[in-house]
Amino acid sequence: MKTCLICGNPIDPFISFGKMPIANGFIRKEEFAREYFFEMKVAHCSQCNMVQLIDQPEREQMFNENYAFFSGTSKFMGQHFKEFADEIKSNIANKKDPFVVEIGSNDGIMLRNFKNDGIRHLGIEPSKNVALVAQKDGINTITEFFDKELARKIVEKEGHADAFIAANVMCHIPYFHSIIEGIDILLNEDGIIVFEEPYLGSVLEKTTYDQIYDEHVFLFSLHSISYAFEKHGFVLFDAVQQETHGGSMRYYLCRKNTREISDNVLALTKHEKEIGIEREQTYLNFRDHCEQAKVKLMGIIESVRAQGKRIVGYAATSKSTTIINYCGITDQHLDYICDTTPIKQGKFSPGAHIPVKPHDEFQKNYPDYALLFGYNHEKEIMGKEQKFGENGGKWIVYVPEITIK
Ligand code: DWN
Ligand code: SAH
Repeated sequence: MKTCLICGNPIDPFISFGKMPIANGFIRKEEFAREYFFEMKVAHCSQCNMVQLIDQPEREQMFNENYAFFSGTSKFMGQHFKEFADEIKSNIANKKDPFVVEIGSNDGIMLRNFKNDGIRHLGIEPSKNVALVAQKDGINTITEFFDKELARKIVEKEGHADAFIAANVMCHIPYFHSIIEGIDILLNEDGIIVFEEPYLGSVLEKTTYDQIYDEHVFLFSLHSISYAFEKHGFVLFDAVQQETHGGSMRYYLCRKNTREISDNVLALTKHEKEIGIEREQTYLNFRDHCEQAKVKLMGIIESVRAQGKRIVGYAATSKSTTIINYCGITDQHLDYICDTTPIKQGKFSPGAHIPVKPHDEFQKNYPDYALLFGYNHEKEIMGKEQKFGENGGKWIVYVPEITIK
């Protein structure tokens, strides 16, 4: 029997997505026979409400010197993180020589905004290839996994931090209590913790089950975040919904009794109860919705292919690994997937082995349909691909509803 990573309660999966590869494990032909798979099962803990994977690959299998996701590939996300950084800057403006620590800092998309203003900062990024981009740009970055031992070393060297920030990484780390203990060691008495991650409420509401893949060991809610942090003397004092990554939540935490609790916390916690995040039935319904979404998407793909039309996947996102492998999409359905990331190009998609090609390929010879795996970048992508539509091309979009446009 598995137990909850947060509270130790026994947990049972409510869904299995079947065999899944490493979501960012883009692969060469000669490596096909050695590809790693695990059964991707998800559980909801009835005690602390954390939604979590039952099994996850080792962290080094996912985050290493060949990590395929570079945050800087989206211009819109660059602007989003500039605004995030501005908010943190105004929060620490009264400090004499503020110090900001970010984990999962990737290519420095967020920290460059602190570096440019001469603010003391440190990025902690274990994937060496993406960290190198930041280091080359003069952004202070160490290539380590964050945990409480590392927190001690940082304090010895640099002193305490005024802000601990993160985006799309807290939900990647199964040893969550060690992370919070590390934050406790690292943070000043009146410091703030701000991080944003895909939101359970949005996943349930929009059936964006593709937010579930090997890296995302948790799907957070205000309920589960409060539970985990309160064990360590922290309190959630604000939470703000974000549109990024198909629906995220930005959480604000501090030590108990150091800040006022905003009305948002109460309102959103109440909303979570209303949508049933505490009820088992909600997850059984979600399982049915995933199954229905799969049948619908495959119905459209198969009927388009039956008319002899060409389909190309647009953006080889991590999320697409779940969609492709759960729905059974193959190279018989998609000619290839186009993506702007050089390290993915010329390789094959994880599991289904659909070729990944540079974006020029798409523009050189438009297909009839493009399946938008990067729906979270819809505005940015459709903005630059207007010619595709003008040439008669159509998009298949599956979030929040399956639509052809
Ligand atoms: O949580 C995570 C988020 C932050 O990023 C990580 N675990 C991994 C990753 O998830 P993802 O791969 O689903 O992220 P995106 O941002 O939805 O996908 C980016 C991919 O899309 C890249 O491979 C680049 C590609 N892309 C493209 O080809 N053309 C993106 C844009 C904006 C484009 O115009
Ligand atoms: N913050 C960026 C990158 C998110 S991808 C953004 O939102 O775009 C997740 C990143 O977290 C990867 O670059 C990965 O290498 C890093 N990561 C994974 N485990 C980590 C850990 N224990 N400590 C610090 N970073 C970690």
